[in-house]
Amino acid sequence: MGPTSGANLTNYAGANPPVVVNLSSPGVYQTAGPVPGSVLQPGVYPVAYTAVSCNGLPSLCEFNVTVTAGNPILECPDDLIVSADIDVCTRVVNGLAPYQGLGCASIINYSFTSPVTNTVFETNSTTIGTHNIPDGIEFELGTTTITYNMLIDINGDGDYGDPNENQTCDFNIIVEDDQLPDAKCLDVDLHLNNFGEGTVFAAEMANQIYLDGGSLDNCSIAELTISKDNTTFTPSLNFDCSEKGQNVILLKVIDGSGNISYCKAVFNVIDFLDVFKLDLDVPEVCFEPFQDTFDFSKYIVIAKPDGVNISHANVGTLGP
Ligand SMILES: [Ca+2]
Ligand SMILES: [Ca+2]
Repeated sequence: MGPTSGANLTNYAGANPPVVVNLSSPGVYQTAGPVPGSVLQPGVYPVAYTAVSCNGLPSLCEFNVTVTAGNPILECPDDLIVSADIDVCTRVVNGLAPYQGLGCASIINYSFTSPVTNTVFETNSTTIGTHNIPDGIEFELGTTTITYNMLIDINGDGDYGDPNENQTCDFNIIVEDDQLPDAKCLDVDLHLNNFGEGTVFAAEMANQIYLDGGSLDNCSIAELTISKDNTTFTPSLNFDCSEKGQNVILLKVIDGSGNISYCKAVFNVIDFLDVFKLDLDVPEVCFEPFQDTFDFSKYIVIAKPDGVNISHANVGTLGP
């Protein structure tokens, strides 16, 4: 005949709710529990029907309706290997939802620690139907292990302590640096010392001649080396008088992931004395009879590159 006032219509999801009737004539009545057509959360719902015969004697039938979410399984995505985004050392990744486990009755949380800055990301939702997915996050270079946790009250007893009600799985996002470094070279001069020797360095070094002009990488630069022959690369190179003039030196830049770039530096090796000016200002001299030598040293003027004159007697103090 229909539901009586003891039945529960609050979860009825259809267009035309059943009409509540009074148990007043022979027939079958639903006297307790959610009516057919209800959408129910997981749980146990006692249902009762009462049959009234034509003699007016009721007969009661009771049973439980148990709603479960099935046998939900949490299944993580497969491991993912991606390149860092252009000019940065991170990668924004989307599409990381679990393959299985998203349902109206489940709660999904995630946690992970970023591999470079050790930042902890985690969610702790407790609202049924909430699914936290780490989409749109900048994942750092290296391997990030993401752990998903799924809570679901399968037997509807109000806790998550029963078998399969608290599941975890994890998967990895591996961000790689595939972008080459940007090698930048300086064109510089090297003044040999008064022993005819000089050293040039690959990387910037205080009070030294170096060739790196501010090379860049999206992640990190691991190594700077230089070479005269394009074969043997070292952090520094020595030069001597035999290499005076223009040299082309190759600078090799290696980033933290082993990507390599090169640039060429045009490099002048300058003799120690090239930067000094020598002037001989000799007065008119008359040799004595039988004299065959004359000391001109007191008439020589040596100017250092900074314009300071050096007397002959102090020549030995020049140089480093
Ligand atoms: Ca439970
Ligand atoms: Ca790189």
